[in-house]
Amino acid sequence: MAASRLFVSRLRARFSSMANSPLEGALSSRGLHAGLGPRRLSVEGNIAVGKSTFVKLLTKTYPEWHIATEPVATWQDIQAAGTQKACIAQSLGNLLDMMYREPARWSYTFQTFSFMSRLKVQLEPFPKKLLQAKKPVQIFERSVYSDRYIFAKNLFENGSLSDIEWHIYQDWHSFLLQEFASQLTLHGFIYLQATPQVCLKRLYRRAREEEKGIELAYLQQLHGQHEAWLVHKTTKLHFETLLNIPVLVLDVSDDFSEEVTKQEELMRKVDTFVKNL
Ligand code: UDP
Ligand code: D5M
Ligand code: MG
Repeated sequence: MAASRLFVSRLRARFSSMANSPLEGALSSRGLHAGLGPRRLSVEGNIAVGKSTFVKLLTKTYPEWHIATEPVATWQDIQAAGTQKACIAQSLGNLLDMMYREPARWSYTFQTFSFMSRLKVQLEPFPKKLLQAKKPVQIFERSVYSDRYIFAKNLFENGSLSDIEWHIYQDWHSFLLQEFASQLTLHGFIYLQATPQVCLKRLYRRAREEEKGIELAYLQQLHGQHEAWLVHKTTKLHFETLLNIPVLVLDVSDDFSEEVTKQEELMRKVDTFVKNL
């Protein structure tokens, strides 16, 4: 317990720059759904469903919004901090690739790293342009919640995380999310929904090297996790605030990347959803 407190106080020190944000007081004092501060949403969905394409569209439609993309590049090239002698970062490998090649060996390590990178993104101080916006909105591509309720849960259920790893993961995940609860508030989820078959087609189209071994069965498992959490609401959640967050489900089975009419329809739905948060 002493060690975990030390860990949290170090993390807090790391993010002490948040005190410089004029909205920090408003954010930490407001509860979920209170009227002040930016509306913060996470875009969720299966691998290759089109989240990055969708957030690009949001950027184009709402240039005043702040968009935080998923830090995949960081996972593809883990950098060691420079040594005392030379402050040159050293590349330690591609953790995304390692996880897909040897899931039982690297899934837990991947969860620690992906969680930390998402936590850092979600704890960043609000950028200037957001503070100046009339109706500030911040969008994240996935969240600390999908890490647990989609990926880690699924990796445990398919045997890639052991009982002990899953137990330890849940222990620190719950602890850290409770510690940082006020700074991690989300006001809405946008769930991009498509069949696993459509996702597989898009995954092949994107052709990310590390993902070439992904099979339909894995996308089917992840699809089931998304549906259980965001549609059927049968996933057991451990954070009260998460229970009542509104979810906008957008069917993106039809190609929207090049279809202006489809894009306009999606943006109209987002507009109405965000206005009502
Ligand atoms: N894509 C597509 N049609 C769509 C949305 C996406 O063909 O309506 C393609 C996109 O160009 C990319 C791949 O599908 O090659 C995966 O999209 P993205 O990287 O946006 O998916 P993510 O993994 O971020 O959800
Ligand atoms: O997701 C980026 C890639 O990273 C994709 O291969 C899924 C993987 N990913 C993301 N988060 C996790 C966690 N927490 N565990 C395991 N794998 C993960 P994309 O959907 O392409 O944006
Ligand atoms: Mg993406």
